[in-house]
Parts: sequence; C-alpha cells; structure tokens
Amino acid sequence: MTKSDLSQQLNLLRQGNRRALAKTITLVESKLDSHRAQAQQILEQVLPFTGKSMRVGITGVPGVGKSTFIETFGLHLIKQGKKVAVLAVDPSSPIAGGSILGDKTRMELLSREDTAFIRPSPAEGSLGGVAHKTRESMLLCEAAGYDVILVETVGVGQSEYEVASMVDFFLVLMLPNAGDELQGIKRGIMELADSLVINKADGESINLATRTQQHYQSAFHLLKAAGFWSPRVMICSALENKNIDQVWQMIMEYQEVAIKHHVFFEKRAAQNSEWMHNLLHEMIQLRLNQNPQVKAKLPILEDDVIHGRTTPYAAAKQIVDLL
Ligand SMILES: Nc1nc2c(ncn2[C@@H]2O[C@H](COP(=O)(O)OP(=O)(O)OP(=O)(O)O)[C@@H](O)[C@H]2O)c(=O)[nH]1
Ligand SMILES: [Mg+2]
Repeated sequence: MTKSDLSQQLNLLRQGNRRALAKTITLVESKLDSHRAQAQQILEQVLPFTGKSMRVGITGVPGVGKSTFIETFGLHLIKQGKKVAVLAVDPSSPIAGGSILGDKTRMELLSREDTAFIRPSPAEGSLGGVAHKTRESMLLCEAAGYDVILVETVGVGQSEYEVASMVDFFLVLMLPNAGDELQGIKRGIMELADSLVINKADGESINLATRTQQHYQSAFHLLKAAGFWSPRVMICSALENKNIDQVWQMIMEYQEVAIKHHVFFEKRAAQNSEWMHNLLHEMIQLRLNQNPQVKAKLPILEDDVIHGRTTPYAAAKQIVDLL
C-alpha cells in the first residue's frame, strides 16, 4: 500500500468506516514484515484517538451462552445509541473444531446493525500470544469511534488471563448449577472476575440460578480483600433478555467508582506497561531463536549443564552475551 492509500484508509477509519477498520485490522494481523511496519505506523497515528471506550472482557465455558449474551447485550447497547465492537480471542484452532464465532452462533441480529462491528481473531498464536492482535485491534476500534469493546474468549487455557489484562472490566459467565460449581470454576478466574453473571436464569432454572448466585456471593466474601470494588454476582437470561440492563448498569457503576478512586486509568497504564514487558521478552526470545550463533551453541551448553561441566547461570550468560 502506498503512503497516500494508507492515509486515505486511516481517514476512513477515523470516520467510522467499517471496511477501512476491517482492512486495517487485517494489516495488523499480517505476519509480513512490511505490513507489520505499516501497521505500527498506523497504530502510532491513531493512539491519540484511543482510550475512550469501555473495554469489557467476557469469558465462560463452551455453551454457557457467550455468543447469545453478547448479541443480546450488544443490541441493548446499540438501542442506547452506542457503537459496539466485538473481538474474539480464540485459543483453539479451527482444525481442532473450536471457533468462537464459528457456525453455531454468528450473532446474526447484532451483525446486521450498522453500529456493530464483529471480528473473530486469527486462530494461530503470534508474537504476544493469541491476544496480541486483539489488543491492537481494540485500539483501532476505539479510533473508529466504538464506545464499547466486548472481548470474548472461551474459558479454557490461558486466554482468560490475557483478556483480563487488556480490559477495564472482566465478566465471567456461569451456568446455574449449585452442585459442582466449586470444581468447575478455577480459583484463578474468581480472582480475575469483576463480576460473575449466571446466565440461563430462566424457566425451571431460575431457582437454581438464585441459589448459585448466593453461593458465589458468599464465596467472594471469603476470597476477596475489600478493595474499591467487591465483585458482584448477578443472574440473567441472555435468551429471554432478562437483567441485561442491570449488567450494563453495574459496569457503568464500576467505571464511575474506579475513576473516582483513581484506579481506572492507573489500571490501563499498568496494563500497557505489562504489555511492553511481555513484548520485550518475546522479542528477545525471537532474537535468540533466530541467532545462528545461539543455535549452534545452545545444544552444546545444554549438554554441558546436564553433565555438570558448567553451571546453568554461566551457560545462560554465555548465550545472552552472544546477542
Ligand atoms: N435457556 C437459555 N438458553 C440459553 C441462554 N443463553 C444461551 N442459551 C443457549 O445455550 C446454547 C449455547 O449458547 P451459545 O451462545 O452458543 O454459547 P457459547 O458460550 O457462545 O458457546 P461456545 O461458542 O461453544 O463457547 C445455545 O443453544 C443457546 O440458545 C439463556 O439465557 N437461556
Ligand atoms: Mg460462542
């Protein structure tokens, strides 16, 4: 792409043009070095226009209703005049059969809205892990004027941690089952969550959902030290559009309280700094992997360490000194 094409595309993106946004995200996702350089230029240019959205991470086990919830929730926000972007972090490869925005639910109603933008992430891992491109895509969506960014990830593997480290508010969707919840939920997730929302609280499941809610609410009391925000446990039905507005009200309340306590922007700053350090590690790792001297020396040093001919420290230092 020429320089003037690029600046034209950027102008369109800033005006909220979805095609331009999609094309720019594709550029950001590209592995070509030349694309990567262009993408970084664009990101630098849009940076002043980013940061104004509410970033919400949504996770939960397969089948909990993430797609259904995001569609209902997104439509609700759009009715309130908001522009909504949905980005999916998909840790599973399409070959393995898992794709968040796969055939099952395409959020058809939401995707028909002019003020919605839905984008699945590339399945392959890349520099910065699965969520690296999502972070940058999020910035592009903000520059295109999206007010709420919903980042969806399935609750397996590490992706929840990555998503939690890029959003303002982390919401964990749960199923109404008071029986096996303690086994089902990873303790780490409880610590990441700003809210648990028990979905499918409809029909015969309402009572169970309420019991599950009480259970988790007391679990949170035991777990969390009192900070400026105590995680809330709510119930909703994405299918029947029940309590969806309450979830949004809660997120708004969180934002207000977080800003008042001077933690909202501090959290973003800390996330950026953490992201930089992660990138730094990965870039160094990449340099190591690509360095021919390192490649030649590493197996020899490994062998030396295994056989006690040198210390791990001395070996690591020799490698680092090659860079
Ligand atoms: N009764 C009821 N069913 C729901 C609700 N939300 C979703 N479902 C149903 O649960 C099933 C799974 O919903 P999805 O939205 O595809 O769930 P998901 O979490 O996106 O699933 P994966 O993409 O496989 O991780 C579908 O059959 C939905 O219709 C709800 O609030 N109540
Ligand atoms: Mg889904």
